[in-house]
Amino acid sequence: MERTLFLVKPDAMQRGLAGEIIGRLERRGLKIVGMKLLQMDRALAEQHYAEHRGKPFFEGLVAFITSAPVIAIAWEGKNAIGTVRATIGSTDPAAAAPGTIRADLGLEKGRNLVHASDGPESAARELALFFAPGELVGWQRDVDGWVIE
Ligand code: IDP
Ligand code: MG
Repeated sequence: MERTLFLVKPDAMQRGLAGEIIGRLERRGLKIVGMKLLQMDRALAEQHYAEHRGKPFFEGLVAFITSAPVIAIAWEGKNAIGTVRATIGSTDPAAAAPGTIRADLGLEKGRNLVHASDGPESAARELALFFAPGELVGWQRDVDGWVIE
C-alpha cells in the first residue's frame, strides 16, 4: 500500500469540479485517509513547489495556488502514487490522454486542476507538509490488503 498527496487546485475549486475529480479517484478504488480544505499561504506554496523555484512560471504558480481554497487529500491504495498520476494525466492538459482528469476537464498548463506527488520521496515530503501523522486515518484491511467492508 502507498500513500500520495493530492490537491484540488484553485481553478477546479472555482469551477465547481471538486466532486467530479474526487469521485473519479474514489471509483478507482483509492481510499481517502486524510482530507482538508485550506487556503495555502506563500510559505507553504514555496515549500510545496520548492523544486520549481527559479523557473519562469514559479511566481505565477505560487500566486495561483494561493489565490483560493484548495482541498488536500491523502489517498491510499495499491500503487497509489502511480495510479493517481496516471488518472490525472500529463502536466499539459492539451497533451494529456483523453479519459484523464486534466484532458477531460482542462486545456491550459497553468490551470491544470490538480496536483499529485510524482514519486515516493515527494509523496512522503508533501504528505508531511499538509498532514500531521495523527491526522491520517487507517482502513481495516484483510491479509490480501483489501479493505474490510
Ligand atoms: P505536475 O503538476 O504534472 O507534477 P510539474 O512539472 O511538477 O507538473 O509542475 C508543477 C505545476 O507547475 C504544474 O502542475 C503547472 O500547474 C505548473 N507549470 C508547470 N509548467 C508550467 C509552464 O510551463 N507554464 C505554466 N505553468 C506551469
Ligand atoms: Mg510535479
